[in-house]
Amino acid sequence: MTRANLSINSDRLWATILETAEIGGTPKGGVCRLALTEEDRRVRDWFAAACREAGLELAVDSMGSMFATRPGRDMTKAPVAIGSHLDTQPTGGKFDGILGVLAGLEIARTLNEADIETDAPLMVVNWTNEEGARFAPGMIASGVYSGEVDMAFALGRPDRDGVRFGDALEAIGYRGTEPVGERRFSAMLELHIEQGPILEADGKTIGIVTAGKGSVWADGRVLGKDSHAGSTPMPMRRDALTAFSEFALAVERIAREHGPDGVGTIGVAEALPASRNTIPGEMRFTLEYRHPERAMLDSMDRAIASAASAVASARGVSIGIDRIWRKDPVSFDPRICRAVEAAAAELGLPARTITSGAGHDAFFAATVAPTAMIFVPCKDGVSHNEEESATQADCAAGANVLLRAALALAG
Ligand code: HGY
Ligand code: MN
Ligand code: MN
Repeated sequence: MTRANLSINSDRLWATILETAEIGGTPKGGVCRLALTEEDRRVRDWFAAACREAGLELAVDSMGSMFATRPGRDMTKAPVAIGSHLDTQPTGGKFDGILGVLAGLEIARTLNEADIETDAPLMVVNWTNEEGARFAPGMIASGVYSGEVDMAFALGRPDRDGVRFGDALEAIGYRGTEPVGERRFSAMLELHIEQGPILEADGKTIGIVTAGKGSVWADGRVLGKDSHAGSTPMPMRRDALTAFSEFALAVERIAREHGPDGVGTIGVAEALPASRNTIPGEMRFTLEYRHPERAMLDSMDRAIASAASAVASARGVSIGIDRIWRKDPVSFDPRICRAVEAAAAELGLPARTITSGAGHDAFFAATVAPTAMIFVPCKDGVSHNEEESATQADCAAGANVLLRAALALAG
């Protein structure tokens, strides 16, 4: 195989996708591999064994991120990194995150078989806890790596049962010793399914991701007064749940008003004391909202804060919003985007530029290294859902664009 017609082994890549989907596989055909659980440990062990078998040298940093290096001719050069994440949502799919890691492994295997040595090393990366479903916020390990998230804050993050991130990382045996952030890249590429409807609707195979939406993640709390469901007259109530409901609809209205690219989501809400004949005195909820433009994200900030105080005073409750994380909108490196564009053109693949609605580790990597992303379509744009699906042909196309872009960057 010459460099000109070099391509990854599509069947082998697809086989690794199906094989790893069994780790945390759910009866409905999805995947549940929450960060730092037994399932995450098993997929990490699988990945570590595959890297060793491919002759990659594995290192783990103290946030548990895994770096598998394929040596290059000139080991003084900073590697070209190919990364994504192995953890999933609770009702996740077979592709979100792991596709980008498995494509990196497949590229190493392909170069080994073709006996091709790159000038700079290549490095396949698994970033810990990209999803943030168990330990919020997401993208926490790449955030610590880039210096934008404090390490002590990250290690102390609790899950719903109060288990701390650092202890869970220790428990699965992946609390590495390497300091976070010392390991630098000359470039970073992340292949990912789009998780939205644009490429499929536009008949494109490749998304050249030039930018990403900014996000705010927050924990919210409504405090009213729990009292008897039968004997408390309606005008006297300070019902935390109905106040929350009005606030939740205000968040939806505000996101629409900041459309078409503004989005707002409340993913978790629990009423306390959770008794059917006690008026809920407290609501705990999560809140996240996103926009590709910084000024509009700030405008959403303000609109949501004033909606909270309007509902609170109208209903005699308090609404607290504790912002735990903000990542400003990202624009990716034009040189790296051009490498992706050139690779897609070389392969004759229909491609277009696109902004990512979903967050990715590449957003943080971009702070400290020239970075870009490659998207491939997923069916109906559905993701964070057990029905998530993509075709073997599109996954292989994405991996081949990744291969050529990485080779162009690694020399
Ligand atoms: O939330 C996100 O955007 C990412 O998909 N975890
Ligand atoms: Mn992802
Ligand atoms: Mn995800």
